[in-house]
Amino acid sequence: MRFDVLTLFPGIFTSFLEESLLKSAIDGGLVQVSLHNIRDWADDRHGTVDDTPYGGGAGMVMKVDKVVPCVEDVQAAAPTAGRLLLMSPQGRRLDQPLVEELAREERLLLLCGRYEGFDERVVEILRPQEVSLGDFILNGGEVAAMAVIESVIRLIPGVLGDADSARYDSFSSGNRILEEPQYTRPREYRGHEVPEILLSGDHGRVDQWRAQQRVLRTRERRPDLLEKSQENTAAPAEKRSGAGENNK
Ligand code: 6GU
Repeated sequence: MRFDVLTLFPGIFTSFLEESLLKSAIDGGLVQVSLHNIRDWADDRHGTVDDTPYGGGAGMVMKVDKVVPCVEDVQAAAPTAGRLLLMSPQGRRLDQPLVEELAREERLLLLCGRYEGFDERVVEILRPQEVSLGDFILNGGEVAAMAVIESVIRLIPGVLGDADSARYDSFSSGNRILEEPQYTRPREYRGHEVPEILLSGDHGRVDQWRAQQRVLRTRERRPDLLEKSQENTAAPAEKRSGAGENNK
């Protein structure tokens, strides 16, 4: 799968691309990431790609006549134009179903804004899908683009080891539930003990306990997820509280 990142700050991505999982995926030929500096499409010696907004107001706006040719040139540089995402707090919130959809693409272009955003005609002309991380404001789209890359490549076959792939099952689109708590040595630390059942060696009871913990945690911290999974997957007659009750 190929990613093209269009940004004013390609340097933000260099260590991200050189570490751990993403590096192995790139070295193994499963993933390709190309960085493009939008400033390279400026045509004055200052590298101007933004300007003051019509109508006045604070901040700067990314120029349509620089951004559109940049995207078009990058699209034309590979056989498939790819799906264009514009990272913006106005976009659809990134969630696992969207990640799964994006992972089916051959090529993604991630357009990162800075300043106050893009001239609206960038959206009118290029019709990108706008994607947000949530209801808070970042200085730019770069961190959001990294979130897209990292969440998507985990779904590409061969990128994760088998053990990690299996873990993903607990948060895939049909099955959104939080993870159970995990412990490792020592058995006791500052008076805090590992739950006895995990030391019992009884795998059946351990599995039951873990399943129960997942439901309890989800009910406590993210009841919205249980409601959604009931809507999506439960038999119509099943009650909401029924989800974890066979785990006592
Ligand atoms: Cl994609 N961009 C910016 N600038 N802020 C955000 C965001 C994106 N997602 C959440 N906040």
